[in-house]
Amino acid sequence: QEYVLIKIKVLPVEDETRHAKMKKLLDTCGGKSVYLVPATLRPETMYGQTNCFVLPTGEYGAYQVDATNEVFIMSARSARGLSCQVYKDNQGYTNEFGKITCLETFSGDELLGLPLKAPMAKYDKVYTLPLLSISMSKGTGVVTSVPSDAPDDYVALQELQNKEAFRAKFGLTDEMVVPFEVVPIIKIEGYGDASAVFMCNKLKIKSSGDKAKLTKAKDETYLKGFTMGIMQVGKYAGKKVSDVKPIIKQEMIDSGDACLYFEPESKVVSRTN
Ligand code: ZZB
Repeated sequence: QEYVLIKIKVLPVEDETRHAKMKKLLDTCGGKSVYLVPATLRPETMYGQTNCFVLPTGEYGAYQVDATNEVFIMSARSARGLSCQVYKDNQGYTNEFGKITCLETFSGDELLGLPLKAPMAKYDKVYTLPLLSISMSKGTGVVTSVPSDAPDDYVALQELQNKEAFRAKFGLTDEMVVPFEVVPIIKIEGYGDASAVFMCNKLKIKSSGDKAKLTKAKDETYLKGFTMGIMQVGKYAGKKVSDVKPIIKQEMIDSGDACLYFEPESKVVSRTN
């Protein structure tokens, strides 16, 4: 499976008590940029990002990436994978094959509420929010949120926006959650310009606990988005998703906003974990 890693930059912390560890990392890593790096198959949807998700109980590390002189925050499992992969022109992500340097460790909870800059997003600043359905044995354990086109993301964001107690439980302020409206980015005939919202309404999905319905909604929006989707924003507005997806992916890689990450098929992964 070939994923695109999106480089979501960690901005200077706003809460120096809660994010003391992150502040220390930013202050001591020699001016290197620090990124949360979600894995995605949908780089063309990055215009619609409203936040980034981590698993509150998940374990993450800040890993040195020699090839780009940056720091990536991801699961240890995915960092090991990355250290065995080529960045470009035969150069590995890390100087030594299979060897990765962990500068700091974080629980997902310690990453919640961080201010972030997500590439191509409409919002200048977004925040890290909790998503309880994240699998730590898939991708990087970090997920970028596109509620317009990903049903799981839409439902999770709705729950946070509608329930103050839920926000409070994770120590999130209203400003981190409430202002972020769905950004319509892809039109699909018969589904409107926010297919995840359409499918969640159509299947009457009430909560993130509706797993079976969410899977159905995800499968359908994936398929229709790719085969029938028309971009509504950005320089390829009016063009078919299937035509511009590889172009947008390559442009993000060339500009340094993204890079490639490979992992074995998920069945193999879950067997070895
Ligand atoms: C942005 C995005 C926009 C996504 C969209 C989906 C959709 P797959 O096919 O099962 O490999 N994802 C990535 N890692 C994880 C994880 N560890 N746990 C839970 N979810 C994860 O799924 C890959 C997609 O699942 C990724 O692409 C990511 O969300 C999420 F409009 O990133 B996506 C209809 C889906 N639309």
